Amino acid sequence: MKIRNVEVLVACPGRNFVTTRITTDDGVVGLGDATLNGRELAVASYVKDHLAPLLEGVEAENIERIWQYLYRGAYWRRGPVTMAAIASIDMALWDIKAKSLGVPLYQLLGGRTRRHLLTYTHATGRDIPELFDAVRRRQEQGFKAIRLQVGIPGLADIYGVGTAAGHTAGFAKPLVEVWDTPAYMRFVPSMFEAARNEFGAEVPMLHDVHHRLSPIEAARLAKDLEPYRLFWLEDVTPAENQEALRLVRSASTTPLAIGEVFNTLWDAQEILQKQYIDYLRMSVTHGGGVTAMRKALDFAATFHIRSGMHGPEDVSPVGMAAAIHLGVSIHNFGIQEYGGYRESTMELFNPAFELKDGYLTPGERPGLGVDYDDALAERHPYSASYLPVNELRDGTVHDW
Ligand code: CS2
Ligand code: MG
Repeated sequence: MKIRNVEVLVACPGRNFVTTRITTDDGVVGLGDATLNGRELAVASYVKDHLAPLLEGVEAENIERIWQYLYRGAYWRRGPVTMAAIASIDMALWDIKAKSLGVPLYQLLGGRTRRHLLTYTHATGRDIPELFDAVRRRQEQGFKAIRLQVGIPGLADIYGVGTAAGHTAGFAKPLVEVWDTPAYMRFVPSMFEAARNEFGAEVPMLHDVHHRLSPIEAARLAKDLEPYRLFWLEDVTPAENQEALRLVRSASTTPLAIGEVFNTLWDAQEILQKQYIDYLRMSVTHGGGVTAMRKALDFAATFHIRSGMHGPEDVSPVGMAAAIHLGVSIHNFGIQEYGGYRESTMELFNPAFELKDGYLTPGERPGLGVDYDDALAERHPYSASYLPVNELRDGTVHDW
């Protein structure tokens, strides 16, 4: 079965998505997610201009070899653009292989290890009452595990709360948000104290710091949050310098989750080997595909680290489906993020996966179980959109 055609499809059903579609000479079609929020066209060009010409006529069955060819053959390795492009080819080839055998992808990954996947979603509020209303709405929708993000008194919009909360399309230039670390660090523990008093000790609660603290600030926050027994504290400090996590680890037993901006196992290797984290956040889309993610998750399992694959709205339903098939088959599954999608997105991709009572299941359709409706995509053209930029009160650019 040879690769006959590699297409790159860019559409904006509420937000931008980039999808790679591979068609073989006997007409089997595979899809892969190549969405990189705010840099979509860079990945689209990488696939269209630099990968597609190399793949036409290549045996579609040889997934591992194609991955190694695209990774090592480029000479310039790693990074979100390269790895999202390779990931999309890899996902599409796994989709094709499973479809050609008439089985859902998880059957090629070792079959089911569990019935369904514990899933968490986002609850946000500009203040605590609004946040608690959002938590209650999520609980009514059946979610067991919930991520809590709250506005900080004295600050306008911040990550996860306010205008850019959904990272929706249409910001022709990055929004500037103003950040104040001391105000944040004073307020968040009080929010979780109120949340535990309101919702009890059992609810798995998560929080995303979103890279905004220094290592010592992160150590302080992790320590201050210990009494509230979070399911995890995410991206406490930028993880380019992974040794920084030693400081956080030695200060607290609050479980840590990091990795959504990592693109290869090598990015995560130190943080995993030293057991500085408890959940690996890499996604199939930004982590090099099913082939690469399986290896990364197996490596993580050696150090008792579980999966917490990234799954916001800007991982498309194709990338989400791949995460669900992987999640249902690996032993060291932890939790799956599900930011949720707009109706227009679900219409376009028509995924087979199901969310029921706070758990995800992959569905039984052959392959990834996702479609792509070209006619609908036509109606939602790409719309340039950028993630916000954070500034301190004095104008210093800060991590967002
Ligand atoms: C966030 C993401 O879901 C999360 O954990 O970190 O929403 C992140 O802000 C976006 O993926 C950025 O595009
Ligand atoms: Mg995050």
